[in-house]
Amino acid sequence: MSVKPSNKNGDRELLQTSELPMTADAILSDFTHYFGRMLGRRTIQVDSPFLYQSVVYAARDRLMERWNKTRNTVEANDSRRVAYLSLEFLMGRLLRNALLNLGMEEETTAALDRIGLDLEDVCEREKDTGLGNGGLGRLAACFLDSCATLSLPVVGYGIRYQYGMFHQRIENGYQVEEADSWLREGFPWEIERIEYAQTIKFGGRSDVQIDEQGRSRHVWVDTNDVLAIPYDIPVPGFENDVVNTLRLWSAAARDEFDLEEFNAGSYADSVASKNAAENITMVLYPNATTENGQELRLRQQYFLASASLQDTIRNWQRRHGDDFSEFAAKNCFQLNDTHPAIAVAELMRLLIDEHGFDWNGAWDVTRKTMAYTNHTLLPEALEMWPVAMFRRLLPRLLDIIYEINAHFIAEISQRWPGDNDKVRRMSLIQEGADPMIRMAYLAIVGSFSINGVAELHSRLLREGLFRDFAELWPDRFNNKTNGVTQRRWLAACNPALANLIGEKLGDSWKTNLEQLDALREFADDPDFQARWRDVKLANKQRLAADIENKTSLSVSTDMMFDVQVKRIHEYKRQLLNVLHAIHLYDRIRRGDGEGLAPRLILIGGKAAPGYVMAKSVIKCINNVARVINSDPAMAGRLQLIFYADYNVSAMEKICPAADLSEQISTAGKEASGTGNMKFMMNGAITIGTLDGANVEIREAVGGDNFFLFGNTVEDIEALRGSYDPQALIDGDTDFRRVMDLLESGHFNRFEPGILDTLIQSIKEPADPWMTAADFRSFVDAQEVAGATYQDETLWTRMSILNTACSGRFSTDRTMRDYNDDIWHVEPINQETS
Ligand code: 26V
Repeated sequence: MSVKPSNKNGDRELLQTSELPMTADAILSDFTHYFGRMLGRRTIQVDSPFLYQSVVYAARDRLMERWNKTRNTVEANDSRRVAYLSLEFLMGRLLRNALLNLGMEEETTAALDRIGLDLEDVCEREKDTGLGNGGLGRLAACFLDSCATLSLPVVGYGIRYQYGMFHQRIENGYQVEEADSWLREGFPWEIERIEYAQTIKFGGRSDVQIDEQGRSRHVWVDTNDVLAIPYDIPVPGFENDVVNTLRLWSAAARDEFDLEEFNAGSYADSVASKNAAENITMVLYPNATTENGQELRLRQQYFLASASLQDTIRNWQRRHGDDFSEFAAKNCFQLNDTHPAIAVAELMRLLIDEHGFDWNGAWDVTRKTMAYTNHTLLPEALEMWPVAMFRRLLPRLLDIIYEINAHFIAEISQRWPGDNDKVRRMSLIQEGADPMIRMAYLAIVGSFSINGVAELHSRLLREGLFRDFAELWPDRFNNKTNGVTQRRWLAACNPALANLIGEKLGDSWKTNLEQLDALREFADDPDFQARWRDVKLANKQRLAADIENKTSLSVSTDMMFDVQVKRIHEYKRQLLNVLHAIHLYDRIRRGDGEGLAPRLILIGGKAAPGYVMAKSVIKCINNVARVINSDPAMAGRLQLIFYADYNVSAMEKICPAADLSEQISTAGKEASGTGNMKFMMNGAITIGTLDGANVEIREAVGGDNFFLFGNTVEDIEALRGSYDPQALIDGDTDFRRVMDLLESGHFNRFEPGILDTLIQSIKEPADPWMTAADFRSFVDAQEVAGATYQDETLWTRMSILNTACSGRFSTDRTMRDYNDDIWHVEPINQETS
């Protein structure tokens, strides 16, 4: 131990003299220390959370040294850095990944083995950190892993929700939500940093005051303040000793409680403001239309934006005092969708009201530091906030947004004089009885970069949703195709495949996924093929055991595992999948099932609690499943199972075991998809529409190794107006039989009418998702997929090629793209510090 001399702020750093050894001996000794002395436990019970916690502490100690080193290097070099602002980080479990990245998996396994424990069991004890809804939140988590691995100075800023994504239980076929109390047993990864707490203002009013120099200043007064307390989670890079930070904010009352009120005898009122403050970070919002427009959600967004920007400025001032001249050159804020878009106005406020900037100076900094990523084309998903709510909650921010809009409208009027329609269309304010703030437009106007998440999606943004803006500022628009981290989504979740690949190619694919391309050479090698199949079979057995455990249904691994797991949404068309299941059921029942590949159709996903249609899709799947699974004629031929409580750790078991990956959204609706990439990486073959990143997946692997079906974006566009689903049903015997079965009540014998709305939606000429339009081509493509599956050699070849061609879909590539085109930060060089 030693103490470093003080820096210019007078702080002295306490240094550890030696690094902790990575040997099994040392790990076991630390484990024993934490289990016995710190947590005060004696008996080893396999299911105890304390075993897991003790392993985490032993690993965390080793992360801590590296974490400090990374922090010090970035500080010392005064490097340009990125803050990734996101309302969601869907991290999943952290232990396996930390051990893998630290390179201490083997030694930890050995250490635990000595006391009769299996690392696998210990890892299984970790609860998922489920602070996200789906793709957008998981993408943020994969980004952090890749940034740390690429040594990029990127800090994630998010919210430490007390309750994350709800747990899903199925009762009589219906989804039942249960609170996710993920913090109840403690969360050993986080470090509370009370010393960096920030104050966040709400309410009050915006006023103008004259300062000592006689200048007018905006002030925001009579506010209700809330404390933002940061909790840091380490984000280790892969075998590079870099540890980045995920900083999550938790809300707390500034004053424990109101003593005046307490003394006056009103105990309940005295704690009311404490409760109101802490409510802000109580629960993650599910993404459903009905949840929009809620005040608490806006509070969350502002809370995150303000705390993170203030934190960045505090950190800046510690190093640069009041000199902001380099601030824009050294900072970049990436907005994960519009959720944190209020940061545009908040940075303006902080610079002008609190740091003496004039409007133009502040706007220059804002426009040079903000970058916005869009994640959806669904118009109903574009966030808008009532002006009235803003005025009540964030009055000073509303002033600023109005002023940004005034400057912006002046710019449009100059470019297109007299085009009032354009002004109305592009204004940040949607006029009407209840005027609304268009958060996407605020994000666009305030950012130097606007990107979509797959090539098709980025094109559709430019040509459709954001057309006017792309015309005004073509250079700001760009594409960054999503990816996934191969450390979690291949190396960690599919060790058997990782080893097989390793035997042929070595391990460099773990940090350079394009290396997988060399697998193509073995696609037709019979010996390699056989081993490839053995791995898939073992993974299927593992998943089958998990399913049997959860549902007490037995599953045969001879079947093709045909999998669709993702949030339940009409545009994702789980219903189309069910129609196909019913079609197969009908064929087998009629005796027309000869030669069909035996199939397990596995569907999993959560419906937003307020999304009625999505919830009836779940009920429908479960009802159809019950009929199919209890029909003896289906035994060994067809099974339909709903996988309850789908989450990140479930996907870690599911994607290595999948044969067929269902990516069947209505073309033009799925921005990218990332599950599609996880399946591809693990050797599943996609059946999919030309939507989102499916287009690029098909390009990468070749049309022969992808089951394509369905209308294109252009087809769908052309169909609108003349779409006649009833005619499609009547003109197609297979389709008619499926609809007849549904309409006859075959799947809801004792629950009359419950599927009516769903059935009607398929027959609706105005159906935005055009499910019926793709029925025929879907069934045909499925027939080809089934036949191909029965040609073992061909299927295995296709499977190997899918993995081999998945190199582009690593978030390492995605992060390089962001850095080359948007961020321009230098990798952290820890050696030289
Ligand atoms: C939000 C809403 C809100 C209101 C109504 C329906 C609705 C539907 C979806 C959403 C989520 C929008 C943001 C999102 O999660 N996008 C997903 O981002 C992933 C990562 O880029 C991408 O792979 C998915 O395709 C995209 O849906």
